[in-house]
Amino acid sequence: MKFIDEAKIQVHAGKGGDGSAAFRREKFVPRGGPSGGDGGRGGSIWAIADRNINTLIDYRFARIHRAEDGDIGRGADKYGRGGEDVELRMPVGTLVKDEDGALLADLARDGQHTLLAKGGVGGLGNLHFKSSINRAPRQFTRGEPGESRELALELRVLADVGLLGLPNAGKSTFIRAVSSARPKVADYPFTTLNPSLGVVRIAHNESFVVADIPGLIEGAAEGAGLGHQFLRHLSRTRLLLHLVDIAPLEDDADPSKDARALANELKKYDAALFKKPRWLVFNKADLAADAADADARVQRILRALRWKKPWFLISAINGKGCKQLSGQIYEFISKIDKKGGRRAV
Ligand SMILES: Nc1nc2c(ncn2[C@@H]2O[C@H](COP(=O)(O)OP(=O)(O)OP(=O)(O)O)[C@@H](O)[C@H]2O)c(=O)[nH]1
Ligand SMILES: [Mg+2]
Repeated sequence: MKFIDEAKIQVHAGKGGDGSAAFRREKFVPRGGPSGGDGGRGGSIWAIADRNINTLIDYRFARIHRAEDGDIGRGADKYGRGGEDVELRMPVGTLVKDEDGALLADLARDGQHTLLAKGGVGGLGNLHFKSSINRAPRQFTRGEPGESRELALELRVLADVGLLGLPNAGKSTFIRAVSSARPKVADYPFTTLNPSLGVVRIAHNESFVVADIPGLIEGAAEGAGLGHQFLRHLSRTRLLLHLVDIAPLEDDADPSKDARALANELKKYDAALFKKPRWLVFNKADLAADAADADARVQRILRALRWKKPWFLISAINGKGCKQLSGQIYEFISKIDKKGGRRAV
């Protein structure tokens, strides 16, 4: 999945209905006055941010969207019916730009409405043109055309949660365990070269997006490894998961030292990112001799880091602990939402 999802669409609002030039024709009323009603307004086209929609893919297939025209006015004072509006549901985070690239709307919040193309105003019926000197006006006006425009939709796919960790910590394996995303996994460093996303579904209408980024190593700020430019993809997340391999292969590996170094790289990149909520996720529990050994390894790292914040022990390769972790993540970000934060999906 790309980080930028795009689509080009055309929106055509409905034309307003023409006004009517009619006269009253009733028994015993020899010269009925004007009775032509107004035309109805044309339907407008709206964009609505919907957190249940994750991509713009539907808009790459259905490109042209039209709203209904307003009905014409009729005799006997009848006004034309307005055309139905069209609502285009788009993912939260969609940017709507015009042909020249100017930003028309940033659909940042679930439920946010934006007018994309306004329906034409209905024409006036001859009712409106009656005056003391003209009691039988034949004038009416035509409905106005609806707005038409070409729009570019752009979605910066927003991740709620970002994965951090040394190469080989098991970030991609974790995303495979909790989502249907299938990033490459291999036992050499820097397997992941490009960020990718996974949607984690907890239940119907309950999901969040996780970003898998390339591994980070000490000195990334100075360009070591793949550098740290990928951290920009985490700037709008609400939670960072810092994956730590509790059973690294190298004899001289020190997980707590590595974890501290990684936190340092975060700080060097951006103090705001460093301050984001970050949970430690100890991975590869299955490689410990037994549960007690796994626990001892975890406690050693926690003590060395003086870590007081949440931590989890999982085994991404067999999914152990992953479901429970996903549930806690969802609960955590839902709480932020209730305080007025934004959701990626
Ligand atoms: N035994 C065991 N192996 C794991 C576990 N999670 C990941 N691995 C293995 O660790 C290696 C690295 O896994 P990846 O998921 O590619 O690691 P990554 O953090 O995405 O690595 P980069 O993309 O290089 O940064 C692979 O050989 C995985 O099979 C686990 O829970 N247990
Ligand atoms: Mg990877």
